[in-house]
Amino acid sequence: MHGITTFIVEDTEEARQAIAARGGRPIEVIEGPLMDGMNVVGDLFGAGKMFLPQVVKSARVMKQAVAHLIPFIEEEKQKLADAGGDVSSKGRIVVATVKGDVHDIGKNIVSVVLQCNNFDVVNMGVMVPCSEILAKAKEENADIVGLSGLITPSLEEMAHVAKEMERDPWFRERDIPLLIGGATTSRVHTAVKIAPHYSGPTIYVPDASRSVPVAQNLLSPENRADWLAGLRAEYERVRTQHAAKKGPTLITIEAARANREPVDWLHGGADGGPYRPPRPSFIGRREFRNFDLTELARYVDWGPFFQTWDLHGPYPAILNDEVVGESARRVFSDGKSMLQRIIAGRWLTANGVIAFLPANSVGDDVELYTDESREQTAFTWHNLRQQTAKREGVANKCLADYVAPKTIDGRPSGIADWVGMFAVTAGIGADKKAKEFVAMLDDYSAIMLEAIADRLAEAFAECLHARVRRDLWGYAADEELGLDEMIAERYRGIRPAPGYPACPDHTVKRPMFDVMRAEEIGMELTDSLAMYPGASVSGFYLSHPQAAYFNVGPVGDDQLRDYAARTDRSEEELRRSLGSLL
Ligand code: B12
Repeated sequence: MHGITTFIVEDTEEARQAIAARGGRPIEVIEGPLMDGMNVVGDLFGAGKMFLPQVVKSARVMKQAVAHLIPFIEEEKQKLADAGGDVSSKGRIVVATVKGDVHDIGKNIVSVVLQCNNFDVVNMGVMVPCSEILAKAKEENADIVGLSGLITPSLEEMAHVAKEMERDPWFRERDIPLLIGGATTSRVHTAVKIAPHYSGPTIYVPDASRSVPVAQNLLSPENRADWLAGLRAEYERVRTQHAAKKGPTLITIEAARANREPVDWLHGGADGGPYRPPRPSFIGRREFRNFDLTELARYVDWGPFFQTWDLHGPYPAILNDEVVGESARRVFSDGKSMLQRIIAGRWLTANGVIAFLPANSVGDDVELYTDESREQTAFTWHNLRQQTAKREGVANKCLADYVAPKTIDGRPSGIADWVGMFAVTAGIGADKKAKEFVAMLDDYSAIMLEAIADRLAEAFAECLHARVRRDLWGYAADEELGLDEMIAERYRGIRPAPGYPACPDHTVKRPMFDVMRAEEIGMELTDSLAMYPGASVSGFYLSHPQAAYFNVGPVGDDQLRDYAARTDRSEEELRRSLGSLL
């Protein structure tokens, strides 16, 4: 129960021999002492008295004990099968992160939790094409298929999998349930956009603890029909409510543009003359290879780490929380020691690249130029503008508002501005090391390693941004902020990341990656614009003192038409790919 594996093989063997001595079977070690322990873990977890890190740790004990027993069980199973006995398992679930998506930490956690509850889980990993998922499900004779995804383009891929399951009688006729999970998924999206494509059950699972009752209900001959009837009724209600829901009042895109963020370019300078944007110390790209992990460790924001382990509450207060405090302290200590092992063992490599380019805004777009002549555009960064009706004095923002305009009142503004961009990863080596842990039946450490790699990627983004402000762009040379102040974004300028609410369109990552030549430092984009390795972050740097983060939110058909024309994409495609965000 405490997840201690020091004598696990010896203890398991002792139990097996003791059971064998009284004529028992090897499986009884699992069904007896091990399941007794796991049941306590399951009950405490279900009752909110034990938390995810401990569950995953306990699972490690189970896995290593089971590994020791498997040869004995297989031998016995063979004998039973030879004698015509029933050797079927409790239920088999095939899970995969969909094509184009790279992050699997949530799915790995769910897999471990389901395994703890005696389900067979076939975890296919990341970037798995639909055809492979379906083929595997058939090969394994799966009872349930589960999909995971981190970023919005994966939502479309999930709908595609649902359609393909409908087309294939193997799934349709067996009524194989499809589970949907991952940070970007939701109950509404599942009910409205995925479930209608498949006649079998399609179910949104918000977190690891919910995955167990869902799987149990689906595989219980007694409960399944009633439970599914309830679920279908609930999803029907969600669809009806969604269809009837009136969104916020939108104003026209012209009106929104007229209410842009008021940046006084002509008189915003220190002397009351035109505002002069600061010039970066160099133009073009610069690489940061093999970045010092010890330095990155100083920039780690531990807050989201607890969220990964499903422990909720602000850091550091969470460490003394009445309910989850003890668990939080333990997982924090394990996290810090994993960080030390990563640094000492050089398990991860952190590479980054940044670039500064001359830039000016043209309406809601930002043109980034190849050089200071500003004649040739490297690429145009198309932005969306908030279109919901605002109260008096609140602007309808767009990131382009913070970049000096190319023209003012139809005349060249003459104001030179610059935009920066970055791509960083701390995930080089993470897959290999995580696989080693999994091979050693230590999912806890594999998940911990991924969680720390993600923290280091964010820390890298934070650290480089600080250097950019103080030195490389240098517009805040005397900034002296502590980490807490940085996390609270008390600095000048922002670093919006494509996919986050101020710039929800992921597609700009392609030209960014081309300009930065990100592949040279070992970073790639998948078909769905996820970055590989998974522990990666990319974004822009804007320097204007008024620049702030915001949520674009819903946009009107007029802006969508305009955006389609500007980006040379079809309205239909935009509606599909941005629909869930807007
Ligand atoms: C931490 C984090 C990161 C980390 C690590 C991501 C990760 N863990 O996978 C880092 C810093 C690397 C990161 C990077 C990026 N991120 Co991020 N990130 C987050 C954040 C804050 C938390 C996600 C998380 O780790 N949760 C904890 C884990 C354990 O939960 P989980 O994955 O959701 O899994 C649970 C459930 O979903 C469920 N589940 C999951 N899978 C499955 C499968 C089955 C079968 C079942 C039953 C259940 C199930 O059970 C799991 C356990 O409880 C979210 C915002 C949020 N609050 O959700 C944004 C978020 C996911 N990120 C987002 C974005 C945009 C990005 C970037 C594209 C930004 C950028 N331009 O750099 C990159 C993409 C990275 C890449 N490789 O391509 C967006 C995605 C939505 C979108 N617009 O596309 C989010 C939602 C933020 C937002 N509000 O816009 N990110």
